[in-house]
Amino acid sequence: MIIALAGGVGGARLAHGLARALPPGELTIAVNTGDDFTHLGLHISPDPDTVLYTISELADPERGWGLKDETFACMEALGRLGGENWFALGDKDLATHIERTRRLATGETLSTITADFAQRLGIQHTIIPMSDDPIRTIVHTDQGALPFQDYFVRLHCAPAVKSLEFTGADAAKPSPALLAAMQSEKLKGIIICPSNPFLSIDPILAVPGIRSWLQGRTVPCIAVSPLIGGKAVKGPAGKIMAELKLDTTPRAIAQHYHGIIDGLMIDHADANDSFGECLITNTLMRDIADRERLAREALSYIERLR
Ligand code: FO1
Repeated sequence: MIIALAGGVGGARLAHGLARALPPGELTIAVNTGDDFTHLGLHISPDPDTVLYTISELADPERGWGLKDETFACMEALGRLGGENWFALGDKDLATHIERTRRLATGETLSTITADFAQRLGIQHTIIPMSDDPIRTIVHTDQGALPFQDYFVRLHCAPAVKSLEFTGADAAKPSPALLAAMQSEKLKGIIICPSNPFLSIDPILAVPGIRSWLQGRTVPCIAVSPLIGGKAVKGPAGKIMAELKLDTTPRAIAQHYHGIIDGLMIDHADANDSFGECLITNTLMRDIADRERLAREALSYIERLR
């Protein structure tokens, strides 16, 4: 059994590859919920939904988030009424948020709802939030403290990042299925997907018990660098690293994960910056075959490190 830590589009793509490479039931994907927020009265869980839609092959291939063949008639109508439409909730995607919000109001946890959605979408692996407790990413910027989606979507990541805060993390617990996977005797390794280390993985590591478990791990943990040729494939990882005065190199990623990973998979384009325990390969995932190939390479790397 493998645990994958994921968030965002790059993370979801490798998680999809792992879901294809591993037999049913042998993968637990713990997903970042620091990006969650309440919008238009609905509970939105962008990263869990991106993982659900990507693995069920329902995601929009260009955007990476939301559903393919989507329409935005509700957002257009909302805009005509002067409502908030800066966060594009597609007509079909709205069903996910409506049903999640309804079930949360009846007292169900985000974990059971997410795992159930996964099953209903035909996914034969466990997809769960990192925690059922509310953790919200606050981005401290040159324009002040911003809730995550204000920074990411409304302001298009333009403000310069000074630091990140994960409110609620101190009082949070890992979700029950994640805790069970962490303690499972069947656990063979942990894979940190090529997600943004600061925005997507750090919130997971901020949940008490997760970082210390990784530090004391008895099975290998590897990460896949989200950088190719010193740039993020998608999203603001490179921009944020520069703003935090870090080099945009695999070495800086490895330094960030110091003490919790045994190896880093990096792209050929970054080979001149390779060091210590690195696996140089092709990390760009252009299609489903690439996702599965990279996933199989990550699983072999884990086997080699065991
Ligand atoms: N990202 C955008 O850049 N613009 C959007 O309007 C937007 C809407 C949206 C709706 C549902 C959903 O699940 C995700 C959505 N995302 C949107 C993506 C999302 O905000 C980010 O990708 C993640 O939070 C960062 O990983």
